[in-house]
Amino acid sequence: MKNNKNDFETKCVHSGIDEYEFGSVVPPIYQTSTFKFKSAQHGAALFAGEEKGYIYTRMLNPTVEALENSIAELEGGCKGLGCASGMAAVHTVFASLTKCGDHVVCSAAVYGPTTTLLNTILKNYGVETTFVDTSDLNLVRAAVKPNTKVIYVETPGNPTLAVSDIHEISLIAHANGALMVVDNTFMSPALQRPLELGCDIVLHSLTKFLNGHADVVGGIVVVKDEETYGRCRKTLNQIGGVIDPFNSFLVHRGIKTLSLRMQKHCENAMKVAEFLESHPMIKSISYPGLKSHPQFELGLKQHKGPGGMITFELEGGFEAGQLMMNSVKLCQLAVSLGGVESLIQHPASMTHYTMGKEARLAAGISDGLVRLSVGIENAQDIISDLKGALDKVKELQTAEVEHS
Ligand code: LCS
Repeated sequence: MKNNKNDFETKCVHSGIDEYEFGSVVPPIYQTSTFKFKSAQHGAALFAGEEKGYIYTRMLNPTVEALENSIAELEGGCKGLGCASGMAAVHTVFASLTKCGDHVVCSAAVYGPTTTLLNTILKNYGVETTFVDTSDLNLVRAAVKPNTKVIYVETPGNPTLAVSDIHEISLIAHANGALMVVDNTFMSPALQRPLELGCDIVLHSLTKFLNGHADVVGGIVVVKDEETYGRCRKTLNQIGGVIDPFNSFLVHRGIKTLSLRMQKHCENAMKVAEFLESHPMIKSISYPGLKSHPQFELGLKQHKGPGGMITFELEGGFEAGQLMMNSVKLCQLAVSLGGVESLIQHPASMTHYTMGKEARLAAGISDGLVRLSVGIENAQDIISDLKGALDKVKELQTAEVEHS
């Protein structure tokens, strides 16, 4: 099975699964904070790293480890580190790879709190960041400095869906002695495997597609080698932002259907994007599966499918956006993404609010942008819901024109 290059579906079902007590087919939930030593000598040997075993759940837990092994295998990495949230994963990576005096190059369009983390906590520790549109390789090259330690890329970026060239950026990073980190949350390993394209560390908000059911907050870091793993594990043990056994169990369960879900997300999102693109109330739309997407060709090379996320700008700006969000019935007005249900939100006032207006606009996140996470419902039902809401926006605009 190891030699079958198309065995991703099989891996989703079986990865990280071991032989368990009583023949349990799924990983048992080891809901314990600590593990008994057989003797004083045994405890000492575990702490000294002379024997393998479990000591304390913040350090390692079998249910968490099963999840870490599963995602490491799906991403084609060496090892994984389960984190309490996506942001805990982002923090663990920067705290592991940078120190005072270092420099980071980061995509301009990333999840808002990642920008804020770099601009506040990391900045206070003496780490400087240059934000650039990483879909433009010349801008990436120009931003790199002798003290650049990390090039951090979200692709597709949240929420603009700009696609950056992972392989080319990994070459730029390595030529400058830096590591490349990719936030793969929007694609999941079912559609994109950045380590295979040359990057060094992949991270995810597990809260999204990997879990897929909007009932867990979690994160993961997957590294390509033991050396990076050691650095990140030490940091995570100290920071303490680990995922717990029950949430690990839930995410591991969600992963069994990852491949199926991602196929349906892509299929539905393509139909929804085509509908939106042809609708007169839509001023612009960004979906990597549409030929109109600026990096459509790169996407064909880099991912197996364009994903479930769409962003669009309505005619009528902010007011029209709010009216649309208040008019949808099936699509839920909520932040987050990647679950089985369709979610809609307004980045400028919600997920990217903390960035501040100037940085937000510079990253291409305009006031009227709407982000849609297309779920796995019937595609026609999603389209009918959006059509109903767009009709209301149109009515408002027609009334305004008549009034003026
Ligand atoms: N990375 C990306 C690309 C994300 O979209 C998010 C969360 C995170 C990291 C952080 O993960 P968390 O700590 O929430 O597990 N994105 C969200 C969003 O767009 N809406 O709400 C959360």
